[in-house]
Amino acid sequence: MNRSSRLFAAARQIIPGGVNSPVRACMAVGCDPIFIARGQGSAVTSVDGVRYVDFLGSWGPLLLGHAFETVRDAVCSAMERGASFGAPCEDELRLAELVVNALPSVDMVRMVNSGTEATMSALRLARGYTGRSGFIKFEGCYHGHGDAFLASAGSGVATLSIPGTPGVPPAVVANTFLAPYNDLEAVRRLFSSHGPDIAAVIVEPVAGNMGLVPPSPGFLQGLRDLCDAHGSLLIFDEVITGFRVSYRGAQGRFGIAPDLTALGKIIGGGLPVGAYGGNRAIMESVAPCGEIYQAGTLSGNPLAMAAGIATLEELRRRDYAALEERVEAFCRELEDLFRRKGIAVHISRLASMFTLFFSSAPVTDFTSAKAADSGCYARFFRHMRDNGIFLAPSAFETAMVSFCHTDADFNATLEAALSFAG
Ligand code: KE4
Repeated sequence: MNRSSRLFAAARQIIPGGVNSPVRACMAVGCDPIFIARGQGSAVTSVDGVRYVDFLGSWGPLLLGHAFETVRDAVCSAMERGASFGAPCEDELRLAELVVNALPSVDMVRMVNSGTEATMSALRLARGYTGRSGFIKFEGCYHGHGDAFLASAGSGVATLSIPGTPGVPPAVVANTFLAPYNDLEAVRRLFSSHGPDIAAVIVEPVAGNMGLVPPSPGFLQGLRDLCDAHGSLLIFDEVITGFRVSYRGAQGRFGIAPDLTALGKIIGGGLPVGAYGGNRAIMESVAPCGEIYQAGTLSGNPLAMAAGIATLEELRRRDYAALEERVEAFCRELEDLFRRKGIAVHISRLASMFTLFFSSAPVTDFTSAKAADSGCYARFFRHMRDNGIFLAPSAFETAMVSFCHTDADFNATLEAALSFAG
């Protein structure tokens, strides 16, 4: 038994499933998780000294790669000044300025500690601001583990096929209305039947939790128009897409201005951060200037702020288009490789993200994502990991490429995929 297996056996005794987040347990891909000792650039090394090209990237935060020098140095020097004060510090203002200056629709922003907190708070704000209770989410989209969102969610809920929402009273999800992703007609029907009570529509502007599913042309604009017509707020959950699909997020890439935006992952550079923001009139309803309450002991934590500032200041200088071209070329080669072997795959990709679906049909929503061969994906995951390539341990997640990934990383991945394809 190697060290990783010994650690996993011990962890399972005192941590549920041996992990601090379900999808990390690798149950959906039929193997045990590997314990990681360190990350550097585009690679991670296990506690047994095995190196992997890392396409998980901590589920999205590490667009600059692991242990990026300026991020590491910023956190270390912040630590020398103290980890937390419970009082305002200058770096909270500096990170807020970077976010507000980057995202077209955000006049004001509040820091929290996770993407879950960000979406929960944005929904509470939308409900408090509109005085309405209902909201629309999309099947297969995941907005964190807030009670109201755990209806037909993606990511770990889809991965583990958790039926319904155990532990959440039916009344809590009674106001959660569901529509298939990319289905504007279904949204129109929900507005026709519940319009006066719909506070918000929350959407991943590029879905990343049923695998990667981009918005169909007109989908996001259609949501914007429907929200305007019914006095509801449009919430973009940009926890993944924020600073990932462009430095201005999905809202900047697609030119659609949501009323509220939820953020996480990249803005913390690998440390626990989330944020929600939007136009001034709405955000000034948040306590203490408004009445809608939200709080957090470690919100705006100096270490996390330092990591986020260093990350965004570096990303501001990076060439997103060049990275996107490299990822597109890699995905084309990967797709061609399987097609030459007669294996049906559909690689959904956008910016520096991709998902390989074992499916002959395009994937446009949760139903078509679930129709892909997740058993084959599990076999693919295990084969790739045995060959030094670490993908997302679920068919309902998205691979994340960093600015550190090299051509050698891509070539090693193609070689491992070729040996899988036979
Ligand atoms: P966190 O609470 O995990 O920081 O963020 C929740 C969240 C909100 N919105 C979107 C679009 C998200 O993707 C997430 C979290 N992402 C998953 C993976 N896709 C986190 C992985 C995990 O649960 O361990």
